[in-house]
Amino acid sequence: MDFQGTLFEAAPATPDFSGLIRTPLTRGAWVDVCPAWLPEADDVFRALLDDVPWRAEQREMYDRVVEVPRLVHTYLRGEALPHHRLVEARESLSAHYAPELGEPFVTAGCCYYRDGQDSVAWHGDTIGRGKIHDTLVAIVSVGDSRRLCLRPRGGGDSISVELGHGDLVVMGGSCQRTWEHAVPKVARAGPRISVQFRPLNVF
Ligand SMILES: O=C(O)CCC(=O)C(=O)O
Repeated sequence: MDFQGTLFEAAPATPDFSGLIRTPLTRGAWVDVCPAWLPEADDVFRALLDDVPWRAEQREMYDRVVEVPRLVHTYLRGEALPHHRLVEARESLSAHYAPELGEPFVTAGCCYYRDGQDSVAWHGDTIGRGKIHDTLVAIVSVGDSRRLCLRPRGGGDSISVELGHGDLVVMGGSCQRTWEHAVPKVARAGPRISVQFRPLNVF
């Protein structure tokens, strides 16, 4: 495992939204980015790595069953998260976005990208309510930097956000329906874990 933690953590003592920048996208979608948002990101990364019951997923591709190139686990509503800073993160996000979201974030999907060959293909989180309603998905990223790419469904210019250790990105408005996102493979990368907070019945 070649991830090196930060020697001096730049993040504040509690999650702080003052550095947040919102970028409006087309068709009522938007994306918020807040660098170095998560306190104790090194500790959170290690807890996630060690304590999450990671599992590999498989999917059918043409006539074969292939491994999905990342490990996953989802904490459902009411299940204990592996670090108190993640509980604090979920609560801060619920409070900050309450005026727009109108409900709390309750689930935490975790994805572990072991190296640059792990990735996720273009998709929107459209299982459940995200298919027809506006919603928010908040992602906290720890470990090595990876690019989260976004492109409009049906074609158009893509944008990308470089997600570093402790950074927050929130996709909102119609983003899950009208845009797609992906984490592409890269030639070299160390381990990265993303935690996606979602409201109930958004997958
Ligand atoms: O790893 C990420 O930041 C994105 C994860 C994602 O898009 C998903 O699991 O739906």
